[in-house]
Amino acid sequence: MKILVLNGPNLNLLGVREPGVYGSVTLPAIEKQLLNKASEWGIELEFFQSNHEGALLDKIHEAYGTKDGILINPGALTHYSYALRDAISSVNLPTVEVHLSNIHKREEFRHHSVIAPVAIGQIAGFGAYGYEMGLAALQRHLKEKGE
Ligand code: CA2
Repeated sequence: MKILVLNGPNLNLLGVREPGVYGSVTLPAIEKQLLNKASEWGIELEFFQSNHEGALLDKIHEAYGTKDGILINPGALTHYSYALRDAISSVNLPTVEVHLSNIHKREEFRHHSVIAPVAIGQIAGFGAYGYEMGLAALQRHLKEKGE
């Protein structure tokens, strides 16, 4: 089972700036933790973070035919990127949307996700653990589908 783990704009700053909102854990630390779980579960991961919408779209396109699913924290693109939504929809790979914070109890503009309708589900508010939850959910979904 091969999963693409994507992180969108500004997530490279995790643990480096404003630890008050997103905590002190860095993105490499989250990825390392997830890699440990994935090897325990026999899952192969590829990580990619970008601050550029187009780079994320290219990575999603590449996943077509090479990956079994996508785990994505789209950052602020969550709230307005129809291009990202269309890319996910076009590759037709099961996708789980993850957010560190509970976007539903934050500013109004964060309550809406344009990605949610093309994802199998959304996890928000559990910090770095959300990535592990998302990977577990994706694995179960793929196994149930017999992939
Ligand atoms: O809660 C999440 O995971 C978010 O996807 C994080 C995004 C935000 O725009 C979404 O509404 C919710 C922002 C990531 C920015 O991360 C920073 C980390 C350190 C310093 C500044 C920003």
